[in-house]
Amino acid sequence: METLSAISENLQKGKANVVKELVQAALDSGIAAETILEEGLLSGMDIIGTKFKNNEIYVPEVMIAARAMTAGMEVLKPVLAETGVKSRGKVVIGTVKGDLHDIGKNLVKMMMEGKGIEVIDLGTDVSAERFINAALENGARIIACSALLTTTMPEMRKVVELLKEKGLRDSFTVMIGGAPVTEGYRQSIGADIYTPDAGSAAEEASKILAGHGDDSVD
Ligand code: B1M
Repeated sequence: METLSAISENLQKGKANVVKELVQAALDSGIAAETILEEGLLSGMDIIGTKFKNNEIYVPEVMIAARAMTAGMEVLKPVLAETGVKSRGKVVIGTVKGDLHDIGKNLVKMMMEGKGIEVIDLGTDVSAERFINAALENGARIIACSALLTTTMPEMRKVVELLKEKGLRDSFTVMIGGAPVTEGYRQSIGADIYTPDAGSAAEEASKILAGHGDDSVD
């Protein structure tokens, strides 16, 4: 579809305002929010990722494209969230220590909110200690960690280990994800759930919270 490829192209050029307008126009013309996300925004970001990998573009271009992606996501956010029901429980989410990538994490947050989950967003560069303290303070059931770098993935293991040290391992479900993360990695660090994308992360979180009567820590 023409609008979707225009969204992808303008995202790659970093034209945040144009992306915003095109996303709104796509919604107005009846294209589903999920389709706009997948075939417009994410498809543009994929191309950026490949060019970055091949050294065809550099960090500044990627940052500008990322800003355009965020602008587009902002327009989609209320639409993706509107199917949600009242709060079904709480999740603490963040990108792990040393890692500043937040687009995927924001997408996971958005999808979870769309399922009526209350999400406490700790942002990026979040230490294991902060994840746990925030989960305790907010009465969250789930700690959700995102990592985009192979060098920062080990921070996820620290979350699991620190929970064990504090005698809190059974009080929280630890969910992990991000481009370099795999099911095998999840098993190796003893986290509870790995999901490859934002939609399935929201599905899994929703199932876990539905299985609990309340959202206080045992
Ligand atoms: Co960075 N970067 N980056 N970068 N960057 C990658 C990740 C990289 C793969 C690019 C490459 O070389 N091909 C590479 C990592 C290599 C590696 O570790 N193996 C890389 C690098 C090297 C770096 C720097 C070191 C570059 C440098 O400075 N020389 C640097 C590190 C900074 C730091 O974090 N300390 C850096 C910086 C940046 C920018 C700041 C410029 C920018 C981030 C802007 C921002 O996030 N606000 C950036 C970007 C944008 C990327 C790429 C191009 C795109 C990432 C993205 O947003 N994708 C990325 C290349 C790529 O991934 N192809 C790359 C779209 C997003 C929707 O996908 O985050 O994967 P993603 O989320 C997915 C799933 O993974 C999943 O759901 C989402 C989809 O539904 N998911 C979860 C994510 N979190 C989840 C959590 C869950 C479940 C699912 O449960 C809790």
